[in-house]
Amino acid sequence: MQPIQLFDPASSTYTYVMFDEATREAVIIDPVDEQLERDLATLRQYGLKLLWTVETHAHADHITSAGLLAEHTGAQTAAPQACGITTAAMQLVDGDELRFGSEVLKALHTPGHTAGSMSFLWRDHVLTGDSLLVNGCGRTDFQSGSAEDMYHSLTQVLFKLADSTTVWPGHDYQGRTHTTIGAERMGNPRVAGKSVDAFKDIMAALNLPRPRRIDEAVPANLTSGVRHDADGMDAHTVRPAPGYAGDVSPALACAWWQSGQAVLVDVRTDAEREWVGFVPGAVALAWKQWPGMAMNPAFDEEIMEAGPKGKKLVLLCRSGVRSVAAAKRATELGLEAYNILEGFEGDPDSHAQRGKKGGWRLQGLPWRQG
Ligand SMILES: N[C@@H](CCC(=O)N[C@@H](CS)C(=O)NCC(=O)O)C(=O)O
Ligand SMILES: [Fe+2]
Repeated sequence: MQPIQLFDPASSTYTYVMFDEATREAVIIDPVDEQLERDLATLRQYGLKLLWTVETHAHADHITSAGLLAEHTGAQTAAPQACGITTAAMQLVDGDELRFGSEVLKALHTPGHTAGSMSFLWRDHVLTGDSLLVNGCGRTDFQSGSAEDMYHSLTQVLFKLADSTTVWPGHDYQGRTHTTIGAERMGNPRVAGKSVDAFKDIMAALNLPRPRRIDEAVPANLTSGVRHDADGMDAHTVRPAPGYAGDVSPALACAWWQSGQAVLVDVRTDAEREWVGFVPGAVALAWKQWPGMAMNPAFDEEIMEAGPKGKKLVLLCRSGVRSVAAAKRATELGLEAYNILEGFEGDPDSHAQRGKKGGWRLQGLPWRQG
């Protein structure tokens, strides 16, 4: 019996399903969010009950569907403890075993691609994630990668398995599907017969481009692919609010804005933008309101120009107070106005973080220092 191997062409990711023939209990390894429907169909086709979703690491090139699969199927999420995937129900350490029917999946800590990376042993198969690849190995130049750890994981953990063990990689960029421990131990061009120093030199010389989706994928994967704010709100849901169309996450606002459905208006003052940072391309329209003062007529005029009918208006400020006031006013003027939750400094733990040079930035939105 072999794992069922599924392929996501956009990221060249392999996803694996294994199951117990008698009970039909199953595990899935490294599921990809864009392939949710395919994976649910596979489970239905084989009549499986998914018990576990399992990550080999926090991926940099695609977003996991673990959280969504758990919601759809009632499965539990499992991930390597050292990956910091805080939402995973089971935090795996080396040697842990996941059971499905009478089958056992055993976790092997194989750091190198990331510090937490794991491989999983099932019968005479090993699913190696981005540790061992066919004729290669995962890169070690980002996240918490280490060529030295990779060398140790390959030579001292994976190559100690029986030569006949079938290796199922997390990716292949050339259409190869599997290999064996023996073939890799004897012929892997990066590591077979190489010293640790030679291996480190090879890894240092790879010069691979940064994964295209790394900035979006890693934070999403740290929460099993489902983004929540402090109140547990899904990042892709509108939260209804009195007096305007609702509150949205920066990620949702950005998605609407970039697809042309929404106009993004920054209601902070010029001085704040200078000081804290810009969102390039946002309409700058300061919301000025002093206690007891009536609405600012210039704002009315400009917001009507900025927010043409038929488009959503998403409003951004520093802490989320002025953007709510401005959203209410825009609603009175007949616009479909949303507030971006929290703003730049509202709740640093949920959406905002310090940019490299010290200003604040919002996850999901482009940003430039003032
Ligand atoms: N071009 C891909 C990047 C692929 C990539 O860097 N993959 C990682 C795994 S997450 C790797 O280790 N690749 C090894 C290799 O390309 O040799 C993207 O933009 O997503
Ligand atoms: Fe990876």
